[in-house]
Amino acid sequence: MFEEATQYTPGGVNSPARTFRAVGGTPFFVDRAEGAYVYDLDGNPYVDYVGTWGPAILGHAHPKIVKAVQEKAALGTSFGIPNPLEVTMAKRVCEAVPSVEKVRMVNSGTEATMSAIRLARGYTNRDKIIKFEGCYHGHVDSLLVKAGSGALTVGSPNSAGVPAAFTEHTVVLPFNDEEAVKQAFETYKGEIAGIILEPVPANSGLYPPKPGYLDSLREITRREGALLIFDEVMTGFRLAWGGAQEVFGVSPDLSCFGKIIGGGLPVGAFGGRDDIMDQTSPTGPVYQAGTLSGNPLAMAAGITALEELRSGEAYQQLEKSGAKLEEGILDAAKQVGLPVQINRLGSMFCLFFTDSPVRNFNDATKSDRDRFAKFFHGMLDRGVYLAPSQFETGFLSTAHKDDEEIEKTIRVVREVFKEL
Ligand code: KE4
Repeated sequence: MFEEATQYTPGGVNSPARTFRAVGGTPFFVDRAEGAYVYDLDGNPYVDYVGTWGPAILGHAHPKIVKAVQEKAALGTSFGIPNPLEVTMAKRVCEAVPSVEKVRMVNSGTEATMSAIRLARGYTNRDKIIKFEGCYHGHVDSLLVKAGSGALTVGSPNSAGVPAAFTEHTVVLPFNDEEAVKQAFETYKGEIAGIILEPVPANSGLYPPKPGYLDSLREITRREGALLIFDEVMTGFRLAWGGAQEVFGVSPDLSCFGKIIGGGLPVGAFGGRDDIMDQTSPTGPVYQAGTLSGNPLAMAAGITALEELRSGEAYQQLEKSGAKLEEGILDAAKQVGLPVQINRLGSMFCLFFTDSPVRNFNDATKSDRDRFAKFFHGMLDRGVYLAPSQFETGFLSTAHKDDEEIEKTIRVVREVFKEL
C-alpha cells in the first residue's frame, strides 16, 4: 500500500508529520480506530498516543460523536449558509475561554493562525510579528521560519518556496528568554503588530514556559501596543476546559484553536477581544473567508466532543493517567540506568533520551534521536504507537484506561528500555 501511495502522493503521505523518515521504516496504514486503539490493515491493534495529533482526546470513534455526525450528514453535509450549529459552537468557545468575546470558524489550525496574524497587522497597522524558534503554527508562509513539527523533523525549519520578502517581517526569538523579547521591541520600536506563540511549545518536543514568562509577554505587549496571540490549536480544550490560558492565568488578545473543537473533523478557529475581531470582514477591513468554515459536520462533531469535556472530569482523569504513565516510564528508566527526561502537562507528554532537562528548542535538539528511533520501533513492534519523531508530543485520551492501556504501555516500555 505504501509503495502505491508513493506513486500518487509525495512521500506517500498527505502530511510529512506521518512519514517515518526520522525513525526509519515505512508508515503502516490504518484500517479503523476505536477508543485508545488504531488497527492496521492486517487488524493488528496499537495503543495510540498520537490521537490524530491531538483531536482524539475522547478516544477514536466515540459513539456520541459518530452518532452526531451520522445524523447531521443525513440532513446535508455543507450549506455555505449560516446554520444554528455555528452559533452553538461559537457560544461554547466564548463560554469556555473568557478572553474570547467573538470567534470565527475556519478549516484548519493553519488557517486560524494565518488569519490571526493578518488581523493583528490590520488592527495595529504594523507589520512585524514575533514568533519563537521551534514553535509551529501550521504551514503559513511567513511563519515557516525555524518552525517545529514536520518542518523540523523532515525538512528544513525554513521551507523552500517562501520568498525572503514574505519573512522579512517575521522576528524569530528563543523561547523562555524575556531579554530577547525586550531587545526586539527596542530594535523594532512601534513596528511590532504582535507576538504569536504556543503557550506550551509542543512541536519541537514539549517544554513548559518558565514561571512568569507568559506574564512578561502579556505585560510587554500591552505596554508596547502589540497583540498577544496564543496559538492554542493543540493546547485548547486539551490542557483544561479553558486551555493553557486557564492553566497559566494569562489572557491573550487573540487565540487560535483547532483539533479538539472539530471532534476529529477538519476545523480551526480564531477569536478574541470584540474590538479586534470586529475588524474582520464583513464588519471590518481585514478579509478572511472559507467555503466550509462552520460546516455542520465539523460543528456537530466538535460540539459533541466539547459537551463531553465541559464538566471538567475528563481533565482530572487525564492528569491522573498522565502522572501514572510518567512515573512508570521514569521508574523503568531508573531500573536500567537509562538517561530519560519526561516533560508532561496533563495528557501531553514528551520523552527525551538525555540526562539534562529540556527547557527549550536548543535543549531538545541535544537529545539522542537514534535512541529515540530504536525506542519508537521497539514500542511499535509491541503494539504501542508513538509519534514517529522526537519533536512531536504524545497525547493520552480518556479511553486510555489505567489498568489496561497505561499498565500495558509501562510493561512494554520496561522491555524496550532493556534493549536500548
Ligand atoms: P493544522 O493546519 O495542521 O490543522 O494546524 C496547524 C497547527 C497550528 N498550531 C499548532 C500549535 C499545531 O500543533 C498545529 C499542527 N500540529 C501538527 C502536529 N504537531 C499537525 C500534524 C501534521 O502537520 O500532520
